[in-house]
Amino acid sequence: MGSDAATGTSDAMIPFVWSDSCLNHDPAAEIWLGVRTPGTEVPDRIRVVRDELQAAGHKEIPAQSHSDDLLLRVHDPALVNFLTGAFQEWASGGYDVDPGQDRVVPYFFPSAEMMHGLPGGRMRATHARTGEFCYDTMTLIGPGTWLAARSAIDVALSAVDLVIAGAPAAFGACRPPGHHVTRASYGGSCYLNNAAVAAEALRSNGHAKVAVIDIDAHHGNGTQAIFYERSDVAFASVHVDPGAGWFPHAVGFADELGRNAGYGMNLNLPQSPGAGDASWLAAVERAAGFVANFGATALVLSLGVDAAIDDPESPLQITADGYERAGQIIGQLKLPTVSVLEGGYHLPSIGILVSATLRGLGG
Ligand code: SP5
Ligand code: ZN
Repeated sequence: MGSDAATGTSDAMIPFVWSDSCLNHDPAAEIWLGVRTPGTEVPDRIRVVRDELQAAGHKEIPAQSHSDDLLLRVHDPALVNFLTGAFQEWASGGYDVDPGQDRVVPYFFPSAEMMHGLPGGRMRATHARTGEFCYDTMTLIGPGTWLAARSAIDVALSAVDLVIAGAPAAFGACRPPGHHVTRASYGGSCYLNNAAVAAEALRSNGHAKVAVIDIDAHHGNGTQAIFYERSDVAFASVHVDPGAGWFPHAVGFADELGRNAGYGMNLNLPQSPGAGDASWLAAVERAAGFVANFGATALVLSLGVDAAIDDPESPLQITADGYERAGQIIGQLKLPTVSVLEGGYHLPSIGILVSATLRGLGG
């Protein structure tokens, strides 16, 4: 314990895990209401976060590669297999020439109602198969997407390793983000659920009860779904109210409490568009109280910073002080904590916001 006077760093400075491979994903575009618009989840996001954390004196740790064991405890092998080969399959299909689409994107969505209980998994056309797994048109796959998404899992698992080895907290500069991915479906600019795999890793390292707090501006519908019926992982999310018209639209309401053994272990705290620090921090306090009451011995923080006042993707109005205070509230739980990056799209401020949160979290 102690501090390093030469560098200005100290044990209170949370280390962060980095992989260059997370830069390889270039979504290129989002298909928004049928229109090809520029991608928002760009590689520069983690470059600016890294620059800010380095400038603040956080130690950078390179990601180590991990086996698929924990990944496959969270995700259906069919999803993992699809993502592994999707780009090659699309490229082989010649879709870049006809009709001129160089990214994997769905057009056909076999809803549960359409399938009326008939078996899935039978679509053969490459252009149809994507809709078996992807639930929106905003989450394109390019040549480097699989490498980046799988590397983000290694980043998250390496952050878990640091905490298991005794660090009070660690941050994974994961990209692409993950909290919108369920066991077998992806969307919301996410492909694999980094936070859920981190929670599963903490479980497998002897933590009987693990909690996930998600403060991304959008509801973490994937993480909720993965743990919805489980009594060993609790989920609490503070996000913009889907009932006010915001992504993920169909999920994230306050009456979603968990099911069967997981009943009572899911807490959604939707915020009205325009909500600022006071309301949002009161919800973060409630989430922290819920986690303490649950009796978690380890925590995953889904750290999206897109609730910020300047962020183009959400109407929440959180300040950098608000993020630091949220970090303090969550840090006061005194739990071993693995934070992973989720959303945050305003390049001039996201580094500052992540740094502020980690400063609060580190105490
Ligand atoms: C990880 C994360 O924060 N995912 C959130 C994705 C939400 N995307 C919803 C898109 C809503 C419309 N945005 C218009 C942008 C047009 N390019
Ligand atoms: Zn978000």
